[in-house]
Amino acid sequence: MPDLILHHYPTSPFSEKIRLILGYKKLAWKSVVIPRIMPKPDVLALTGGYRRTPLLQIGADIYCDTALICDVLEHRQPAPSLYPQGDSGAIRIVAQWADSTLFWAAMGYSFSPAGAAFMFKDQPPEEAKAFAEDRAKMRAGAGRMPAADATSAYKSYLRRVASLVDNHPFLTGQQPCLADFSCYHSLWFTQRIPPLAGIFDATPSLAGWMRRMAALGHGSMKQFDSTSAIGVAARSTPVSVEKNTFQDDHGIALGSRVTVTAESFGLEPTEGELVAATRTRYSLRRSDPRAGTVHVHFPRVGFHLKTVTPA
Ligand SMILES: N[C@@H](CCC(=O)N[C@@H](CS)C(=O)NCC(=O)O)C(=O)O
Repeated sequence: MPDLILHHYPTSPFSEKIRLILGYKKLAWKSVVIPRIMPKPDVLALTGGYRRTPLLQIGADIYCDTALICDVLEHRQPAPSLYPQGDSGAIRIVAQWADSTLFWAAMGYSFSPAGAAFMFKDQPPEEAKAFAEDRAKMRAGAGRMPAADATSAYKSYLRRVASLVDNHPFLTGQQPCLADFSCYHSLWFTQRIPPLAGIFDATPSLAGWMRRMAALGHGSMKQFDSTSAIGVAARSTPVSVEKNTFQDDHGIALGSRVTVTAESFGLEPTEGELVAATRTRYSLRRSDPRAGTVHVHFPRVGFHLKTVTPA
C-alpha cells in the first residue's frame, strides 16, 4: 500500500487533529513540514491552488480538508474506528461545529494581544507582520472575531465540551470518536499559550480528557521532504475513480473543466477536469510540470464547484 504522506506544520491545530488520529489508529506516516504562510510552491505543485493545511498525499492522490482526510484514514484503517458506536450524524454534526464555530472562537481568544505577543516573542517583528498580513489576506477581508466576544463564546463552549466528559473518559463513552479529535485541536492550540491557559481553570474535567487525547500520540512518523513527496506523485498513478457513482447537483458533466474553491477562507481555487463527484467528494484531475498527473480530492461540504468559462 502506498505511504501516507502528511503535509503539515507543527503549530497547526487541524494538523494536530490528523496527527492524533494517525496515533489513535497506530498508523505509519511520512511527515512533510510545509510553510505556514504563502508562498507554498511545493504545496501548490500538488494541489494546483488550495493552500490550507494539512493535506494528505497517497501516491498521486491529494486529499484536501481534514473532514475528507478523516474519511480516507477511516477507510484505510477501520479499527479502532472514529465512530466507536457506529457512524452517526450526531458525531459528524458535533465535529463540524467544533471545526468551525469552536475553532474560530478559540482562534479569536488565542490571537488576543497577550496570546499573539507570546506566540511571536522569540521571532523577529517581521515574522509577526508577515503572518498577520498572510492571514488577513487569507480571510479575504473578513475580520477575526473580536477577542472579547471570542472569549465569552469560548468559555461557554468549553463548559459544553466539559459537560460531555464529566461522566466518561471521552465525549461519547470509553473510546474517542471523530468529535473528540475535532473538539481537541482548538483547545490544544490554546493550551500551548501559558498566559492564556487559565481559561481552562473553570472546567477542570477538560484537563484529564486533554491528557488522554494527547496520550494517543502521533503514530509512527518518519521525516520526509516536499521535493521527494512531489517525486512520489510524479512516479505514481492516481487511483481510478471511473466506477464511482456520479451525483450531479450542479448540472456539471464529468469531464468538464472546473474549479473547486473553499467557501470561507483560503479562497485560491484548484482547477482541473472533474473526474468524479460522489455523494461526499469531488475529484479533479490535473497535470503539473513536477508532480505529473494527480487527482486532487475535496469534500463537497464547505467547497464551491464551478465550471470554467472558456476565455
Ligand atoms: N476546514 C479545513 C481548515 C484547515 C485550516 O484552517 N487550517 C489552517 C491551519 S490549522 C490553515 O490552513 N491556515 C493557513 C495555512 O496553513 O496556510 C480543514 O479541516 O482542513
